Amino acid sequence: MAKSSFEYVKSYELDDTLLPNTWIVVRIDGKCFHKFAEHHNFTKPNDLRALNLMNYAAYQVMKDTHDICVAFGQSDEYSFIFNKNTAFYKRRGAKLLTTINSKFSSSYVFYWRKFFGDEILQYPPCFDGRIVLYPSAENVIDYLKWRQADVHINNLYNTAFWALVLQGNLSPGQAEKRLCGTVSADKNELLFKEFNINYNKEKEIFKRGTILLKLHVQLDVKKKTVASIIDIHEDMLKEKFWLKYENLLEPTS
Ligand code: DGT
Ligand code: MG
Ligand code: MG
Ligand code: MG
Ligand code: MG
Repeated sequence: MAKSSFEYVKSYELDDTLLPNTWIVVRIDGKCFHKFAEHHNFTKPNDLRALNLMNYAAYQVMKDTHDICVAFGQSDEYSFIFNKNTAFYKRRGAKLLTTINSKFSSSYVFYWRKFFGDEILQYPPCFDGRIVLYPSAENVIDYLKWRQADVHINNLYNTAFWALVLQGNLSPGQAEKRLCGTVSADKNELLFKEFNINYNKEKEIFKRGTILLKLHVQLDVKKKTVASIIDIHEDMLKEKFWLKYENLLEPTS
């Protein structure tokens, strides 16, 4: 078939193929979720409905995308890690990022009622997204440790902050002042002594976020393996975790 004289415009499209042989990390994050949380009456400091909805939307993404080996979520963000050798969308960055973000965002809206019931979704939420490439497994592990360390730091602060405001009747400004310059041990002690809260006994999902991973289970009858996605809240900062899940970043066929 003869080419139209317009077809040259296609040559303006830029090649955005991602570097081969590197781990692709896609991270999405809710836009202005400090406001979105207010508008939808999220409980402070953690709303279990919101976290479960994030996890379910991420599960929809992972279920559809064979090459994601692990995902990690906390607050209004989720990171998806692809196998090093993935050829998903021929490693085209824009295709990959927009598809993941779009599937996540539409799932967040589609399953809203499943988690929020009568709490009406007031407006369409929006997520930003980025791609980061890592050349070594060590870098990917450090990336995941970095995101999980962030959960702990924020959650301890937020738990202390909201205890001071909601139970201690301090103003937000006073609570901020009270926590200024304190280290983790101080916040733990404050929670225990003043509010009888043992931080260690807080829910794991609040303290550590959620790791979604694919387990390959062998069906004994046919010797066939099936992948099932599980959610765990274990401590990735401990080496024990990486020994237990030693094949986590290995490509699966
Ligand atoms: P951004 O990402 O630059 O558009 O701005 P934000 O506002 O989304 O900020 P970000 O992503 O750094 O922080 C997430 C915000 O989401 C945080 O300010 C509080 C809110 N948020 C997330 N999860 C919860 C929750 O479970 N409960 C409450 N009350 N707020 C939450
Ligand atoms: Mg942000
Ligand atoms: Mg955000
Ligand atoms: Mg965030
Ligand atoms: Mg098309």
